[in-house]
Amino acid sequence: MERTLVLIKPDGVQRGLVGEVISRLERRGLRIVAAKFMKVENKLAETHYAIHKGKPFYDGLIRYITSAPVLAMVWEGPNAIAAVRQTMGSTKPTEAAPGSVRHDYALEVGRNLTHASDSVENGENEVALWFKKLELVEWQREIDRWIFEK
Ligand code: DAT
Ligand code: MG
Repeated sequence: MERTLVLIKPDGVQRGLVGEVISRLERRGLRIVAAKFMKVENKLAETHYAIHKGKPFYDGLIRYITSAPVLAMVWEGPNAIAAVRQTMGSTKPTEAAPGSVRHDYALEVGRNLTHASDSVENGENEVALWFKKLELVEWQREIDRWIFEK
């Protein structure tokens, strides 16, 4: 089953959008695997965003993600990576599809509320970076067979 790391970034927490984002993922049919509310250390932020090091927005990005607590989560399901990226919307809120989180609640790329892994491989690496194995909960829902084909 595909897994994705989802972060509700500091702006999402501060604006009281934690429940809204979780609701949308639940309604979509995805299954939660792990969650923790945490302040992000600089080292974790730098590892998570290593690919963006050197870009003009990098320093601001690190300051933003470490500025206040985030809710870090793992969600799973068939096509979880694509589904969650779609639910969140494109990186730039003004390019995000109507109905997506970033379209409905954000205006600026530097305050775009959430993070979601962008490939299966990055999903696996990001889940391992943010969570210990023991924190990942394996479980079934009665309704799974009505949402997951296999
Ligand atoms: P995403 O968060 O959609 O995966 P990304 O991985 O390209 O987007 O970039 C990570 C974050 O960096 C993004 O959520 C916001 C910030 N960012 C990206 N491009 C930016 C830009 N051109 N200006 C300012 N911030 C940017
Ligand atoms: Mg990204």
